Amino acid sequence: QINEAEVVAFSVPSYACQRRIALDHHNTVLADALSLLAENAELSDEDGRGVAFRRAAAVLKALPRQVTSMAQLKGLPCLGGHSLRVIKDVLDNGASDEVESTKRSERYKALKVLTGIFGVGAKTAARWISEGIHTLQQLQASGHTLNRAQQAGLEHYDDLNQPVTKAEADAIGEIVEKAVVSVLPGAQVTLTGGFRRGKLAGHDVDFLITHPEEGREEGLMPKVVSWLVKQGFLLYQKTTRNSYLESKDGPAQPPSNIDRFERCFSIFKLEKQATKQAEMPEDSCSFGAHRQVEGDDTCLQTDPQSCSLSPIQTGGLCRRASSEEGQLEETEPAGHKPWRAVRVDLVVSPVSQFAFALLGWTGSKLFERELRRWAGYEKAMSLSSHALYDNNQGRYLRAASEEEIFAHLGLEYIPPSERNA
Ligand code: 8DG
Ligand code: MN
Ligand code: MN
Repeated sequence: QINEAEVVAFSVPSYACQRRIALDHHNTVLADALSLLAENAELSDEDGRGVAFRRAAAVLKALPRQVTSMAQLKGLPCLGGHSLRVIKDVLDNGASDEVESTKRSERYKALKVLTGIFGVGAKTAARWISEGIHTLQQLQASGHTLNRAQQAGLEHYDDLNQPVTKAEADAIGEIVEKAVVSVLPGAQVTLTGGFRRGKLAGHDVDFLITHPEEGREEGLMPKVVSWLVKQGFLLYQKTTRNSYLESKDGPAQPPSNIDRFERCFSIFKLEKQATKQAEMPEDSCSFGAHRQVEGDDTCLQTDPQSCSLSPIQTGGLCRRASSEEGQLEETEPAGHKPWRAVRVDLVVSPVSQFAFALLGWTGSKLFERELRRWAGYEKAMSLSSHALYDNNQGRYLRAASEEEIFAHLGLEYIPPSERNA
């Protein structure tokens, strides 16, 4: 019997970018429950609700011990009434009804299946669902015209919904490195995204490319891409300018009439022997769950029956289901091909912006969002993956390292492995 008056409440700073959140933490069950509701909100195009649940989950991830009573949560930031109800449900009953019924709902399952297609977002999926399309088969039968990304996404559906391992990320890294130094000697490649934060699996692999001499990186992306195409490494690619959030509240792009192709969404063709016997992380379902979830990306399926794809969609194969029966078989539906498709993001940055790009592309997404919120609300600064602008001083603040950016922001430095908010 706990005497509530004696319970010591936890204390956590308000912004996720003020906290150290490692991949492992003490409240996975609670954080997973809230993350699922966040994911469902995002899939339903309710980003505000999504962020609220992400923030609540990130508070639980930062706690020094497992939560055992509601009294411990008193005074914690970011825990709204809805999140507290979910937490109470899990503490009282071992699970939350809302989470469990969401997982089982046809709408959630269909949203997962359809947004599991690369190039399909929440809005498109919702439109299809309103037309009665819930499965890949129904989509194909519907005769909808798919864009190039979606066609590639459908074609490589199973591969792209299987988590990328660190070994595969490293194998891709070697290819990217070779491409980059072939077209521009001296250029440098850095692994970013979840793998830089220490994750062992991810939904894609993210790289940042620069050259130590300012300006030498100009025009690099198209050259890298065409080298990769010639060598047969790309199944799909779309090269664009980086316009992420800059339009909203970030500093204006430097005026330029030459189009700067800074980023490339791609699908790599990775030969399987190029990877040192990559293993599936034990506790994960290979389908669906990983695409939309960020942060620690714990698989949302807690039991094989709840894998969101029907046997028809997966070709009858949920890895988790087979591993629970004791053996993890080679269950690739298209298992005979000697390669697999892997999503890869490439970004090119001038060296003067490198620290900002590195910070901006390392994530997690919530950590990034919180950094920008902190900058704006607490410091009257605008942070982007290009620059930091001080509104009070009316000037850009330079930085050659992530440490300097944290210092400008008046924040304690948080290393990548502790940005897993
Ligand atoms: P995962 O792939 O392992 O699932 O997780 P992740 O590596 O953390 O997620 P991600 O979706 O690959 O995103 C990596 C980081 O890149 C994340 O912090 C957000 C950031 N990011 C985008 N899109 C864009 C963009 O268009 N511009 C910039 N500057 N950053 C972006 O995802
Ligand atoms: Mn990533
Ligand atoms: Mn990415």
